[in-house]
Amino acid sequence: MANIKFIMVGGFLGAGKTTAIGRLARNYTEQGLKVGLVTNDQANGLVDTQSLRAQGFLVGEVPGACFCCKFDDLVSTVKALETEHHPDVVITEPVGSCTDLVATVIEPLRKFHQGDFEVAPLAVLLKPEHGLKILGDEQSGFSPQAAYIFLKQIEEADVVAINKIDKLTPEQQEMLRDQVTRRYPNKEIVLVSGTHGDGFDTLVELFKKPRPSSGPMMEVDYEKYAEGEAELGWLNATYEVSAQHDDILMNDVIVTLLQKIRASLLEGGAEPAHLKVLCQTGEQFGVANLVGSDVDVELSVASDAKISTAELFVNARAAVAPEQLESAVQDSIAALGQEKGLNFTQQKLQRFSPAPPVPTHRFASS
Ligand SMILES: Nc1nc2c(ncn2[C@@H]2O[C@H](COP(=O)(O)OP(=O)(O)OP(=O)(O)O)[C@@H](O)[C@H]2O)c(=O)[nH]1
Ligand SMILES: [Mg+2]
Repeated sequence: MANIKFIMVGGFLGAGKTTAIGRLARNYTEQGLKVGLVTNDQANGLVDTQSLRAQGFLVGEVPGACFCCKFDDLVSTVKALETEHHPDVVITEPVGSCTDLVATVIEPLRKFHQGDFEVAPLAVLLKPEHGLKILGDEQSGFSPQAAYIFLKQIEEADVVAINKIDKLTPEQQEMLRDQVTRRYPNKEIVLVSGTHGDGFDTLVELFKKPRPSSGPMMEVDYEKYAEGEAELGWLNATYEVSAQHDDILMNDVIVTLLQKIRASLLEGGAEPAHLKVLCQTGEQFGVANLVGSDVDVELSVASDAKISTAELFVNARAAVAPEQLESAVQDSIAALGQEKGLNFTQQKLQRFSPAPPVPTHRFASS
């Protein structure tokens, strides 16, 4: 393989990784570089893959477990992109509940694939919706074990990108910067907005340098990490949709569906980590998201499409048992169908709690 620039953008569920990766990909494309993207999830039927492909990007996918447990699949997916499309830059998005990526992915890549990749500094997006609470030692809706994963992700970052600054006050931005500096001195910190583009020139500049060698790897309590992941209910489902009327707006369908799932989860006291829905008909698609209990459903990709027939992808991660998550989703789908005159035919559904991570490699030092 040629010496491909390998970039990884981590961060908690709903931190804004896919949005940021799309922005970075456009940035490199405008510089005349060819870009490949790699998405990753514990299951199949990824909203992120659909969404990035619908934007015209080259996307490889590693489903079934996180990159650290599927290291060889990550390498073969990048190799397949290289053989077919010869990208100059590959940008990868790990699962948002995954940490210890330096010891299990970045360092093994540098050791076993020297000459194939130039690995950039690891960037981790700080999700403000939960970060303000977790860094401020307030109740976040997650257990201390899930909060542990959130903090470990920040701890191992070379670059901490405090994201979504467009919706943070200057005081909140400073508070997050201070908290990160206090807990993890000497981090490179950048204030960014994936949706508006602030800070992305700085990120691109930082990615120009290869990642510096680290000494000993971060310590990780794998039992605690596994407990934190296991408290998350995980659900990926795909449906075929057909409408009984010709005036049903896609935006309305995806937002209403998430509002119903949100209401059902909050009734049971379950904290949403990230719920996302993508609906696609022909070339047109829309995406709606929910990233926490005290924020509203957002329409991140709006469309003026009306639904006649469409495909619908639901990816939901929340601090709740998978059975309850499935009930929340299926009951909401049924209620939406009744309300709007839509028929949903389920194509696939997977739901589970993530199994304990078993990395292919784990280095003790670089
Ligand atoms: N206001 C604001 N919203 C953002 C920004 N970046 C992302 N979002 C929103 O945050 C939500 C989650 O964004 P994604 O890019 O899907 O997050 P992710 O980290 O890829 O999520 P997972 O893959 O589920 O872990 C979406 O509603 C985005 O529109 C930002 O800079 N500002
Ligand atoms: Mg994503």
